[in-house]
Amino acid sequence: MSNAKIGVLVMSYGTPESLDEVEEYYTHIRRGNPPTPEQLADLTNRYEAIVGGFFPLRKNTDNQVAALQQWLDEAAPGTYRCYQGLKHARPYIEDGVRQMSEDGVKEAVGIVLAPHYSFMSVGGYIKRAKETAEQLGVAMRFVEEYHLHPKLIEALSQRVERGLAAFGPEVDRVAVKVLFSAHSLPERIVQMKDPYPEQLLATAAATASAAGTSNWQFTWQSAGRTHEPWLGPDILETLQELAANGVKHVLAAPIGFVSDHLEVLYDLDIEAKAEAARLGLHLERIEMLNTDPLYMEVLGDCVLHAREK
Ligand code: FEC
Repeated sequence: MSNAKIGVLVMSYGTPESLDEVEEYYTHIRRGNPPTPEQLADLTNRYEAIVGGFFPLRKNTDNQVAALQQWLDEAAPGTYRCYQGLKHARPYIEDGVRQMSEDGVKEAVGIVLAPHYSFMSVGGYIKRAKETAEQLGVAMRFVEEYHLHPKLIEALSQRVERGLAAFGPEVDRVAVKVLFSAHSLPERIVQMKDPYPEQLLATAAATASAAGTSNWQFTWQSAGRTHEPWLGPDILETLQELAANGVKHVLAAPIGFVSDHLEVLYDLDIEAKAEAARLGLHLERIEMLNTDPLYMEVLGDCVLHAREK
């Protein structure tokens, strides 16, 4: 490849490629501690429940990276080359940086397929990329967050509007509670003054306002199965509280995620929907961003500006 190219390390969570890889993946998430047989069975069952043990995040990340490459090729022909770096699966973040270096890349931008910054999420991705880049002599800049990018808010608010319309003409839009959500994190991030909760609330408020609804609230989802306390309330508790308060229609808007994957297809579409049905609630979910051209524009624009900083 030409040495003139600027590398773009596109970082994402990562997923197993087959059911045989679930144990290795889970062990990586648990920082080298293998799961117990029960924990492994529980996670494997969740993957099997989402369209029969298929791993949608793998394909979705490939598609997002290809679409971003195309966007950058149109915006700045011949300038950028995208690489993947995954948090918990191959190619790992370090592999992506190494590949850039082997290809002769001297300058690169790192961006995460997650809009909100937390020391425990995006901060961790950046730390790993930075350490390897420094060892290999690749100069890297990073996009830390893009939770209020106008095109992100536009893409999300379009989805909320379509989601509200999906309840049909017989349901008054004003009566639908829009429930924004994101992956919970351990409560200790609050003492660390982590910007994650505040950024999520800002995205939720901006999206609701652009979609023209004031009937919304924020809740957490997918808390880890560890002994320490995690941020709550969890979506299952929130659904119970809403039902107790007479709410009948809920639109789930998982704004902390950007593609279809386990935490959406299982935690919301299977687990939260079952709880909603038990409570007599009508629960719908907004579509995920995946390769929405507006989302590609957010990523592309952030990459271009990271370079200009
Ligand atoms: O579809 C897939 O295969 C992967 C879906 C997936 C995404 C995702 C995103 C985030 N996570 C975040 C934080 C944590 C913390 C722990 C943790 C644990 C898991 C487990 C699975 C899992 N996460 Fe995840 N996460 C996804 C999947 N996550 C599976 C392990 C079993 C379980 O608890 O369900 C706890 C780690 C520990 O034990 O210490 C913390 C955050 C995000 C959103 C930002 C991002 O994408 O990076 C934050 C997608």
